[in-house]
Amino acid sequence: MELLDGKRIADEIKAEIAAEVEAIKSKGGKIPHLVAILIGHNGASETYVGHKEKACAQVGFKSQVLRFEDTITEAQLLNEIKKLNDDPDVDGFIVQMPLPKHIDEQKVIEAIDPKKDVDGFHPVNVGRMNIGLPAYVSATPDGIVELLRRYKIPTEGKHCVVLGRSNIVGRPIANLLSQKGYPGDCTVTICHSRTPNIKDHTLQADILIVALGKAEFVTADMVKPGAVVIDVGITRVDAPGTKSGWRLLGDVKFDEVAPKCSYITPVPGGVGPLTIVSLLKNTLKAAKKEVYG
Ligand code: L34
Repeated sequence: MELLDGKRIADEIKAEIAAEVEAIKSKGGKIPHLVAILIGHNGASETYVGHKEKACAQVGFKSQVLRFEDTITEAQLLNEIKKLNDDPDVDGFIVQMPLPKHIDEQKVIEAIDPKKDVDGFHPVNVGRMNIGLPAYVSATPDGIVELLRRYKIPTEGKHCVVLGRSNIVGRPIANLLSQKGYPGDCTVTICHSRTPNIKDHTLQADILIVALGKAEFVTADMVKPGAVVIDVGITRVDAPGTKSGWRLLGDVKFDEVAPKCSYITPVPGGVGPLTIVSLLKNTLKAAKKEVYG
């Protein structure tokens, strides 16, 4: 069993991006500029946006976090988005999810100019990605693809089973891995909360991608020996006696599943760090106008 060390790969890619930023700087080009909108005080969102801000600094990007209380109205938020769409200095921006209940997430996503939608959540980017056109690919699926690529994990003809059908992970990763080329050419099955006998499917998986948000859902009896297991889950559970008072669990029962795998991602330190790096990659593409010219 080998660990898919997301942290190590993320550091490698950040060094590559930093070198490119240096080259842009020395030619007097435009330094990539990312803005994140963070609403309210959700602990996980604070952590993730904090990681994004730090990663921007590490690679030499300009970045900014715009914070609002969760009393912000939908109209006010849409107005902030309009300002960012119109600001020529901002190459890309994101609105960290989840949003307060009184705000319509889909409306917010569709208000973002697809050219600045470095999360790749806008239907224009989702649609372009789906048919293999240049697009901003959402960060978590892109991170998974990058991890498979950097570890040179064979994908052609493999059966990939995806647990979860979310717009930001399950659906796009299923699409990407079924596309032509490497990493791709998989036969893909999507399972979800209404799939009977999930284990019948997971036992067929050469590559098992779990993005359900259900802590320790996948147990050893559900995994084929030698499988590649990618754990996207990240749930905070109470852990009395630790400094923070909580710890992180993936969607896979790591201790019992890991010995059966050829490769497995840890949580934390697996997919999470690559999610951050994929956002940096998209922001660099935005600054270079690589996707939309
Ligand atoms: N708009 N909302 C928008 N874009 C995104 O791409 C996200 N996502 C998801 C939640 N909402 C979003 C993220 O940023 C999940 N996500 C994310 C980002 C970073 C990490 C995990 C999820 C991450 O850094 N994970 C670390 C540990 C984090 C911790 O200590 O809590 C890891 O090693 O897995």
